[in-house]
Amino acid sequence: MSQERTYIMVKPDGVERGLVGKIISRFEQRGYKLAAIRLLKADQALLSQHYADLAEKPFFPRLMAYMTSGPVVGMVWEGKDAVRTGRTLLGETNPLNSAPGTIRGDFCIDVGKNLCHGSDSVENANKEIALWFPQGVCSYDRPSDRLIY
Ligand code: RTP
Repeated sequence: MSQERTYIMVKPDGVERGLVGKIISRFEQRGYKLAAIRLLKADQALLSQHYADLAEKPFFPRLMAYMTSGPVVGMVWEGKDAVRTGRTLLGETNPLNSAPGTIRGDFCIDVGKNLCHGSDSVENANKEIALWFPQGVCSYDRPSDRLIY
């Protein structure tokens, strides 16, 4: 069974709109296993590391203001093809390009308020998990996996 892990984050708009439970449900319903979760107000230093590759983008200051506007919920989800399928569950970065049935396709409209983040590669997932969960994540057996795999 694959133990691939991905970092998924509900952004401040998702927390404020009360969509955390719905977003968690999408991953639970699909069969993914929760390996870590925390609610926190992320500071500039943490977000600058997370979004280091976007530092030169014109929208970076707006992104920082958005991401520090309230708490986020960081999560690690585990299971087969978690990184790629996690991005599929979220939808496209621009919600207007997101199909109905995806999280962004069902719950948002604007790229500047796109509700959630998902790692875009296994390498980046491992970096993001280490960044947001320096204390490590939880490993445990889930007997119901026999109904999923
Ligand atoms: P994320 O990291 O949040 O999952 O997003 P992503 O990989 O799909 O997209 P990326 O290009 O890395 O952008 C990161 C976040 O920056 C905001 N953004 N704003 N034109 C804009 O105003 C713009 N473009 C991107 C979004 O919040 C995007 O998710």
